Amino acid sequence: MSAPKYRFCTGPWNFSEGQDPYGPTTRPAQTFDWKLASLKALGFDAMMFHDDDIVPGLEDKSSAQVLKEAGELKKRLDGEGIIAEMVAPRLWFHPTTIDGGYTSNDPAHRQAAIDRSKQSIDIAAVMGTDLLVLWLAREGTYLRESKSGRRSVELLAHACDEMLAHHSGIRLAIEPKPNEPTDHAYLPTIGHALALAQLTRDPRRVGCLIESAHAILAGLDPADEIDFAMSFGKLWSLHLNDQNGLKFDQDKPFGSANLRVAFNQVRVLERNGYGSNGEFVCFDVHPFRTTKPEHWLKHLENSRRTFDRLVQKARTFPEAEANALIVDRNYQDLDQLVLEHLMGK
Ligand code: XUL
Ligand code: MN
Repeated sequence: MSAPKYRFCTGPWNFSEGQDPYGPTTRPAQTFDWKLASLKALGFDAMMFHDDDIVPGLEDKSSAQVLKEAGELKKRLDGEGIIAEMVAPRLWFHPTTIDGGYTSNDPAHRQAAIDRSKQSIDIAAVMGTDLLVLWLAREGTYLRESKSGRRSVELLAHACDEMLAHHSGIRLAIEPKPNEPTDHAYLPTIGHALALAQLTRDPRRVGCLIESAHAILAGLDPADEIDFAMSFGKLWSLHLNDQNGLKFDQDKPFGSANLRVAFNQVRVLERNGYGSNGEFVCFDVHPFRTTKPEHWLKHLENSRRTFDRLVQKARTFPEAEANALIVDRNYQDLDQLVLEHLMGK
C-alpha cells in the first residue's frame, strides 16, 4: 500500500475562547470569517460543522431560510477552496434536548430531535457532504432508573432509520463517548456504535467517528479502536486530540498527554491506509484556557506538526528489528526499541 497523503480538518468550535464551567472567556470573541481565514492560513483542507455553526439561530428560521443560508456559506467555502467535511445536529443545547434527543422520555422531544436531524441531512446535501456525525451527547442516563437501556437502543435504531430513510445518500458516523454530559452514554464505544448499525435498515450506511479522548475516557486505547473500526471498513472520520486519564473531556493537543499513545494511533492509520477513501484527519482540540490571543492557533498548528512528525516516526519504525524481538518474545527490548525510536538520537 502506498503511503497515504493526509488531508486536515477542524471545526469552528476548536477556536474557542477559554470559557469553562467555572469561569468566563479568556480571549475576545472572534468572527466566523476570522476562523475560516485562520483555518486556511494553517493549510487545512476542510471544516467540520454543527448545524448551527452553518446557520446560527436555525431554531427560529424557516427551513427555506435555513437552506438558503447554508447555500450562501457553501458558496463562500467554494470560493476559499475549503470543503465541508460533515454536519452534526447539535442535540444538547436546546430546551427540547434536556433529557436527551432520540432517547428523551418526552415523545415530542424525541420527534424534535429526529426533525432536527433530518434538517441537518438537508443542510449536509447543500454543503456537498454525505456525512452526518452523531455525537450522542445526552443519549444516556443521569439516573439509571429514569430510562430503559433496552428501549433506548430501540429508540436510537429507530432514529437512525428515520435519518437513513430521509436521504438515500446520507451516511451516519456515530461518535461515541462514554460519559459527560451524561453519567453513562448508551453508545460508549466503537463496538457499541457498530453493533447498533446492525439494527438499522441499512447497516452499510452507518459507521463511526473515533475521538482519541473519548476512547481514553472509556479506558480504551484509541489505536485499538481505530484498528477495530477499520477492520469493518467503518472509520469515516477521526477526531485526534489527547486526554490525561479519566477526567473531564480535555481536548488537549494531539500527543500532549501521551506521545506513545499518539504514535500508535498514527501507526495504525498508516497500516490501514486511512484517508484512501477521502476521509479527513480532524483535530478536535481546544486552546488551553491560559492561551493568549497571540498564541490562539498554536494548538492546531502543534497538533498538525506532531501528527506529521509521528507519520515520519511510523514510516521509519525499525519493523525488521521489532519483528525479530517479537519472534523471540523479547517484549522487554521491544518496549525500549519503541522508546528509543520516539526519543530519537
Ligand atoms: C464532544 C465532541 C463534539 C463532537 C461534535 O465531546 O467531541 O465536539 O465532535 O459534535
Ligand atoms: Mn469530537
